[in-house]
Amino acid sequence: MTAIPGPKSRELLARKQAAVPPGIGTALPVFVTRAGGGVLQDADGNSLIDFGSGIAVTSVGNAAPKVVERVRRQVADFTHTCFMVTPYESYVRVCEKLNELTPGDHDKRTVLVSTGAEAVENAVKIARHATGRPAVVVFDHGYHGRTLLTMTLTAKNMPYKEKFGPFAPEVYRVPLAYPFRWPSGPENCAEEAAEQAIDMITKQVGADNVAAVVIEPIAGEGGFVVPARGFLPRVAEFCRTNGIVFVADEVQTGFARTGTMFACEDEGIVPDIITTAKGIAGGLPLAGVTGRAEIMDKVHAGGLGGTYGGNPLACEAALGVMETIEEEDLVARARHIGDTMLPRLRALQERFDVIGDVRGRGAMIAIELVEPGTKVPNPAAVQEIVRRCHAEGLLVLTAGTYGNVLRFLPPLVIPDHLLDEGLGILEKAIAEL
Ligand code: PLZ
Repeated sequence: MTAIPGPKSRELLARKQAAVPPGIGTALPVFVTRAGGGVLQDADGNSLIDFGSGIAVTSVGNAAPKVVERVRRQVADFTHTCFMVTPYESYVRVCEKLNELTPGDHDKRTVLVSTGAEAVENAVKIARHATGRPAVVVFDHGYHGRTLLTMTLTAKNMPYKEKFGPFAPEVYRVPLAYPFRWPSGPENCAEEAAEQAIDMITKQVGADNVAAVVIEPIAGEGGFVVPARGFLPRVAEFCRTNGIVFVADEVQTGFARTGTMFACEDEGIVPDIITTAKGIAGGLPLAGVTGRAEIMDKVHAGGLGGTYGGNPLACEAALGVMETIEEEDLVARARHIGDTMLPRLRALQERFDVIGDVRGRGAMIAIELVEPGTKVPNPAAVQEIVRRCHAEGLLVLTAGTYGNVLRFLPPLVIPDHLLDEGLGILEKAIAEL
């Protein structure tokens, strides 16, 4: 209807700039008034196709009917008691569901908190308590949050860590099997990266000192890096033989996003602890830490918690999300989205050598842009494509350690014609560039 952003959004942006510090960025300054079915509507009456899902959150869509209905009922009944003061059933039900849905048929327990970072923090607390060991091992390109500990676990300095130190102690970083950028080529990547990682752990830290290895099964903010096949199983096996808690951070990859309920399932990994958030509750603040009962049960009574963790509105939303995923078979839908996007993006890669790599699984897909004919990161090309897509009404997000990755996270309920239209806008933007 108008230029993007339109006059009303510009006015609101001016107010934002006067009221909110610039530390809180804005990917696309259109102010949203309604959203659903893969479309965002803004204050100026524009409709934008949503390839971001609020960073992999609204997988079941915005204002999904089952989520709305459950939250509406709950908000009228009660909004908060604090689960640590007087409990309610929906919290327990969400934990039962997480224990059932996450990989492995062993006995499990779940703690609910409010954000992904809080889930990762708690996973580390629990692993340290259960093992009596201090060290935490994380990977290149990893992202785990913005709190002191999770910012320390995060790899990339700018913008996440710049001048926010000193950081938490006992955090060690090892290589990730990044096929596109592995020096000796993608064929050797899994084995060499695992060898280097394990060697660093044993030689520099000492396996006996490590409480937890924390890894995203697909690195999200780091650029949708799918570790070379075989890498994750090697690392998980090393953890098993050394009494190290293997923590899969599935905050971004979880809940059907990658075409399996959890991304770990793709290589048959059974994590000791799995962290979830984002897609779990359709945008209401909820996160989970699910782990082996014998690890989780070690922590003394009162050792874990938080005022809002497992808020009743968020728990009802999560139950609505889980019902929707099941009833609409969104796991299959995520695979269908990947099967639609990947061939079209690979065809683009054939035509344009600015696209160095096309990767991802299910509805978690990315392209990495390079200086043509090289592997030199090309963040300027990403910015230009994003600008063109936004102007044409397609919301896309960026990612990557080098800022040169375009990532696509459409809601799993996006209809085929919008997926097709969005891809058309993207293809045109790249072709024009
Ligand atoms: N672990 C794997 O992807 C959040 C960050 C957005 P919170 N990723 C989006 C930003 O720039 O702040 C994330 C993640 C993984 C943990 C987190 C942290 O989750 O809910 O943002 O705390």
